[in-house]
Amino acid sequence: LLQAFIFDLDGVITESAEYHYLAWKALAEELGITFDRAFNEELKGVSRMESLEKILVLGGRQDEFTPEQKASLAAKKNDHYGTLIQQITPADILPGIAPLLAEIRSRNLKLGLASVSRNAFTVMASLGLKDEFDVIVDAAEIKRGKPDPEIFLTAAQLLGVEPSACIGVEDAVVGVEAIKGAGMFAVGIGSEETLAKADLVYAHTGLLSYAEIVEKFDQ
Ligand code: B16
Ligand code: MG
Repeated sequence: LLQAFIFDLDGVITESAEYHYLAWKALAEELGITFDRAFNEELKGVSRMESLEKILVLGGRQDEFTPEQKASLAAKKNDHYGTLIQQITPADILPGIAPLLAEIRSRNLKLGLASVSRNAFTVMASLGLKDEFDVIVDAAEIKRGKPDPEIFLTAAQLLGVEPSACIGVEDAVVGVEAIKGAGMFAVGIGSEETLAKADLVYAHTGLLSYAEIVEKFDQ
């Protein structure tokens, strides 16, 4: 029996995934590394330091920096990202999300957030959603990032529900893997090809249908 929905933040509730992309792209260009949106798919849901590492590997520059230099590169990206997210208001909640949250609430189901972003609380507060969720699990509470299921399992545990009674919603390949690894039903936001492991995929949040999701979950 369905008891909870657990959402990813960046790219699902709001378009902050775009801000991560812009901030990484600016840093990469300074380093003479170019990357496109296809490569950016590999950064979604991946922690800050791991994302930096992937970018440096892409440019063949992974051995050129000390850990301290890497930390300051990551801090530079985060400063830029911090400036970009200052623009976020409740108007930036993606289409289809507010009605879906309302449906979930009206059925007395629990709501959790599973984001590896250390900026998750700030973004949720700017969206006016911080108090809508029963639990927010971010990078500070977990040891292993996505695709490890830990973040989704921790959210379920804090909500007091079994993983099999949860539906996870994600836009990242590693995020869908984490949901499936946790033994939950996975709803993907993006391309069916990229998110092939999800149980149900919507091209964008505006297409999300509570009735359809629950029907598929019950099957
Ligand atoms: P920060 P999510 C993830 O958030 C993003 O998808 C990913 O692009 C980002 O690198 C990661 O958070 C860390 O974010 O640098 O703010 O700590 O998708 O799990 O909500
Ligand atoms: Mg995401």
